[in-house]
Amino acid sequence: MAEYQLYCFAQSGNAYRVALMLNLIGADWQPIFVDFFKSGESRTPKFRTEVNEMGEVPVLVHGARKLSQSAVCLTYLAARSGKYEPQGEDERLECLRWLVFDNQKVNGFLGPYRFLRNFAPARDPAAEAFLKGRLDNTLAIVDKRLAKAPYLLGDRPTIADISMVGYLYYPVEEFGFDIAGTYPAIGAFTQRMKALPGWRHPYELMPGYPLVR
Ligand SMILES: N[C@@H](CCC(=O)N[C@@H](CS)C(=O)NCC(=O)O)C(=O)O
Repeated sequence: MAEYQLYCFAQSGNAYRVALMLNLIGADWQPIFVDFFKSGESRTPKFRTEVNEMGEVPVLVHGARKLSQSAVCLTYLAARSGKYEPQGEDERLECLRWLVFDNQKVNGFLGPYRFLRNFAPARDPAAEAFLKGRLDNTLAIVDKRLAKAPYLLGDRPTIADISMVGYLYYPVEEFGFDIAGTYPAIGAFTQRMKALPGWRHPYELMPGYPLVR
């Protein structure tokens, strides 16, 4: 068995953050497929009892530890590997600030927006319009930040950047608008992140693509 196991599925940008981190640090890891779409596995009492009471992926297993929330998993892996880790109190706090902002307002909106457009039983124009409005606001904030420096915290990539790319490599058609084209600094940033040794696309890194229902 590999050193780390990751409960995940290919369409989850939240899980991708952790899968990507594991690959970037060269960890010995294996995915455990969660059938989110067909059987609703993460909503079952079994999953919530045995894997994650919050009913979410990703879940990172390391020995007796089971961690959820991608920001927690990233923090754990950075501390253990010494890679992509913020240095010193100021940088750690700044990193946490971007992790929270990303989880709540960047990928926190991109995920549901893409879900409604591609995977929900029916389209919901009002909900989509609301989320798109929020995204126009937050993506512009991220773009402005990344126009100032190559990475969110400055000259070197950290877990804040790995979190931020959660949904950014999924196909343009899944969003209906071109994030990299609309926000040039985000576009350049995704290319820089893609050049890191160990980078792989979410559909290559995690099981469940293409989606069969
Ligand atoms: N903030 C969490 C978000 C996790 C999350 O929402 N995961 C989705 C899959 S992309 C999920 O499992 N959702 C199940 C649900 O909300 O019922 C993280 O970063 O890990």
